[in-house]
Amino acid sequence: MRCLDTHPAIYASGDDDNQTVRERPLLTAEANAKPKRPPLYAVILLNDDYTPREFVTIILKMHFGLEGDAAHTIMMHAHRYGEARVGAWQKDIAETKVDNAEEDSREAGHPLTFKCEPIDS
Ligand code: TYC
Repeated sequence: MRCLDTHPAIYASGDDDNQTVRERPLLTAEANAKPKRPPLYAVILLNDDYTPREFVTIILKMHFGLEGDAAHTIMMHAHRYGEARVGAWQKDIAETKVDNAEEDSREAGHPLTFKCEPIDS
């Protein structure tokens, strides 16, 4: 990759004949712009009447990196209030985690379900 300060496209010559030393940076708005972070998506755990609590807690630990009491607390929040936010990741990462967690749940015979939604920022 070429560095900005050595790329010929970002310099204009000191006068019109194009033969003189290049000295004046000519940065475009694009080159000046701060690199944007990719948008984040929240993973939301949905309650159901069938999946055992302990199984939900294990899935949260295995697939979403939750440790200690966090998985149990989030599971209980979904159990009581219908849903709970698990965490936030880039879109493809969030979707892969949800796919893997739901696949494990189906294989175990449970209907555990998540949804992903963009985070406003
Ligand atoms: N409500 C389930 C039960 O009583 C447990 C549960 C909690 C299921 C959270 C899903 O997201 C969930 N067995």
